Amino acid sequence: MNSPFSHSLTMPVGTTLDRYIMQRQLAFAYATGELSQLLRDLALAAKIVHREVNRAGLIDLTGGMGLQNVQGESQQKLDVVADIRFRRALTNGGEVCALISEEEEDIIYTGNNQGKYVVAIDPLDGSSNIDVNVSIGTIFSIYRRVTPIGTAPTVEDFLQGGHEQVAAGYILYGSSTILVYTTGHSVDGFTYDNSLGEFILSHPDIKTPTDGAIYSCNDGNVDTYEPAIQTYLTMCRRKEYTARYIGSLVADFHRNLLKGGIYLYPPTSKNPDGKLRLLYECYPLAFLAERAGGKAITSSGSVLDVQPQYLHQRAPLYIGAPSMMNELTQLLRA
Ligand code: FDP
Repeated sequence: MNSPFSHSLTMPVGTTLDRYIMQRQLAFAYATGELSQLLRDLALAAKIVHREVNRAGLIDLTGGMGLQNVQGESQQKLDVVADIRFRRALTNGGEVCALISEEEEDIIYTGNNQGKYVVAIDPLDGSSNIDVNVSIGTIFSIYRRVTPIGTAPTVEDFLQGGHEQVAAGYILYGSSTILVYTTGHSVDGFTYDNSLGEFILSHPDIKTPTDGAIYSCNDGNVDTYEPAIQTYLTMCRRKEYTARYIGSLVADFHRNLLKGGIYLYPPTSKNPDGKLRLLYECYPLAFLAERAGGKAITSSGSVLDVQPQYLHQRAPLYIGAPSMMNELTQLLRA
């Protein structure tokens, strides 16, 4: 029957994140729904943080707290708000027994010792961009706990290594808000529709281009990079690649993932071990990059192969399109 309404009024809105998660769960015979619930809890907190980011300038949410986090970086008000929002959603959801956050030195116990999962999270990445309306993000990594269910989780649950991640993702609060995640199969992106209050599947099965022509690093640090990296960057300039650096890891990563590019945060004189945190920045993005056909390395080889030693460990990160990564790897090995 012909609809009496114009096509635009009756067009499908697309697949919501909730429905997608449910469909994926049904595809796995022994899935119990706990990971699905956990992903929904993260999405709920993401919606709230999206709201706060969008009205920050109106509700006294810009500026610093006057405090420093465990990394010795000054905490912004939105850092703290995002930390509380994600922590609360994961605690109330019941699936997570503990989490670690960039904003807290120690393990955060949720009190749900029956929970099967632990989460490592950077609640708001790119803090220096918060007050100037530049894109910022959230990065998360999910593990099945290794300590017995019913007992108190320990640091061992978080130091399993990158290959043990069961899911990883990020939320980019940019010109639109997008949630991208993988459970180890496809990498899928869901754009937030404000009017519906739903994340809608907009970027199914993301594959990064094999080749790329964008390079992203903090040019101000280049003189302190090791010679192989400097040679690589000289090569990028010679080939007239495009330099793009937002200074928010999630935003730089997302652009390069879609368009093809490489992101570099090498050791610098200020951060001799690299600046980015292994557990809640490097591992999750490496997991996503590899599942999307890209590569991620650190000074010693594959990021996912690094055996973590402590919770807030830092690591150099080179991540992006496979052909660009191969060129860089050759120079680092030479
Ligand atoms: P920020 O310090 O603003 O939180 O993870 C930290 C991070 O941002 C990344 O998001 C970003 O890519 C990088 O640091 C920027 O560091 P530089 O200012 O040293 O370039």
